[in-house]
Amino acid sequence: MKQEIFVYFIGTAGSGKSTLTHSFKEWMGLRGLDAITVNLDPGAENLPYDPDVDIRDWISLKEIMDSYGLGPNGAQIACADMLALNTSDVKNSIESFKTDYILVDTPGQLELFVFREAGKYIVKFLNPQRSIIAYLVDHALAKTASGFVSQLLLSISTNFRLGQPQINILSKADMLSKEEIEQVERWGHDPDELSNAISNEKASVYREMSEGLLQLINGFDNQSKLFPTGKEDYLGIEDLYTSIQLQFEGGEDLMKD
Ligand SMILES: Nc1nc2c(ncn2[C@@H]2O[C@H](COP(=O)(O)OP(=O)(O)O)[C@@H](O)[C@H]2O)c(=O)[nH]1
Ligand SMILES: [Mg+2]
Repeated sequence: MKQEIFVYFIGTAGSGKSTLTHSFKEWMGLRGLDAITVNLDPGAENLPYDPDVDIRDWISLKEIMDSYGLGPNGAQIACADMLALNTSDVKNSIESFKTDYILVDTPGQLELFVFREAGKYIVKFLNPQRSIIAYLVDHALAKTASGFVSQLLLSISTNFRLGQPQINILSKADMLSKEEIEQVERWGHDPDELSNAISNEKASVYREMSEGLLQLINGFDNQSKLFPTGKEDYLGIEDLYTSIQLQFEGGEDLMKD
């Protein structure tokens, strides 16, 4: 049996995690590839897919709000911490599928999964060797140079926290023009162009800070390369899949079996 791969979709609220989890699963299904979806968001209301494994079977945001008299934000935090208590159940449920790809949709707010201990614990507990983070940069937040840099810093922070291989994605790229996508791609591989764009945007008092941050970003290989994806026509999903395969199988394609 092949070894499974865990793909975690992580990004700021509304960046398109649930939608990409759905499109990726559909795309795999169309190619006869085996995958399951796992929802780790206890507060998810309208998921675009029907999860194979669903944390809401064990934790309910509504129940936590009612039982502890918490508002939505407090309950979200309590639920995020409680995720760790259900990891064995989640793992057993995932294992019962005996599948190749496990597509994990994470809570709406990135900080609930990335910055609290439970997220890190879950990734390690489920499979520390064969996990990859698909980090979604929302198209709307990457259109300006300073937005782009801020998103990359959040991505680096996620990488630092979770310590797993990571692929950065420019999500909802179907909402951007060809020129806008090319602009983001150029910022990703031409540090001088990014630096000039930042200087045009930020007041000169930020010059030193900008230089320091750009130096930091440029110090990470591949951190600034973004894969454009979008829900129309499975835009970019094949490239994303190939990149994940390369990470784990040295390029061997499951489709060739
Ligand atoms: N045009 C377009 N809209 C998208 C795409 N992905 C997500 N959306 C929309 O963005 C909103 C948030 O998406 P969702 O997947 O729920 O984000 P999440 O909070 O990160 O899980 C929804 O209204 C989606 O329909 C995409 O690739 N293209
Ligand atoms: Mg979601």
